[in-house]
Amino acid sequence: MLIIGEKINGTRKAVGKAVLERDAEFIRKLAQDQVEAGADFLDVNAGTGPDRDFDDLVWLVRTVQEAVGKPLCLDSPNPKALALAVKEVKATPIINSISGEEDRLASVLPLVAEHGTKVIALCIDKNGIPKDVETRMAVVHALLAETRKAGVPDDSVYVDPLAVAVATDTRGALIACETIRRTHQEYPLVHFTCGLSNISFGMPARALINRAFLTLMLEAGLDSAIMDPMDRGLIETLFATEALLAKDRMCMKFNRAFRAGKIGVVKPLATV
Ligand code: THG
Repeated sequence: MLIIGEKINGTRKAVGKAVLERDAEFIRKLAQDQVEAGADFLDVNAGTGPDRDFDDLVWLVRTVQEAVGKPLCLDSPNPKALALAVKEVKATPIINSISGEEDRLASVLPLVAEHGTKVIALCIDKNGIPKDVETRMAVVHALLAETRKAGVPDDSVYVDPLAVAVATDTRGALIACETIRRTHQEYPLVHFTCGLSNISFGMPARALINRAFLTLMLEAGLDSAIMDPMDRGLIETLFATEALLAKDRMCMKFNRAFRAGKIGVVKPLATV
């Protein structure tokens, strides 16, 4: 499972402030902490609005790359920001994202094809986020037809079934899981991702919901997620679930993580 660290997101208050003030030290630390916690990719989202987020995203990309060597997931509603940011990256990025909306597809898919990046394909179109699995699959079909036409290999595509807050749609988690299962049957090479923490917006004890959701989604076939790698309980859930799903040969990763003190009981420091 590929962990995409979610924390460099300008819609989070402290990060938004750091972006506007060009507080490079704050951003570098957030990048290092996530990588240390196990992030394989880092999501970077300036979250500062369309009139300035292209400048801000380029600054974020440069700043994060000064601190860590991990590849980036370029997250912006602004195609111009993505076009500028993709020129800055040192390793093949994930472009976040294309969707079934025509403008979005027309402006972002050519970038993906030209630069040979990976891409997140959101199950959303001009009518919004489909309420049922059938309609989400219609968006998946339309998107995969377009990526194939553009010459993007299926295994560069990360379908995001879209996790909507369970507080507003009780069936949100079930629909996301089922969309993954169906897509995997029809497109075995395609990967999956989602904004895991979206599921718990508006709920108390959000971390509990996020962990349970991760378990269900992994069983359905999720193989990457934009998530908080610094949530120890979430990482514990990830290792335990992968062991149970036979995704951890001889439970080696689980055992190694335990011995490294990343999961399980925190031993008190020895007293001398
Ligand atoms: N799909 C794709 N990309 C995405 C999302 C998605 N990018 C953005 C988002 N959703 C995923 N990233 C986050 C980042 C933070 C939070 C949720 C999703 C989050 N933050 C807390 C909050 O806002 O309350 C904590 C705030 C804080 O720490 O300051 O929950 O779905 N493709």
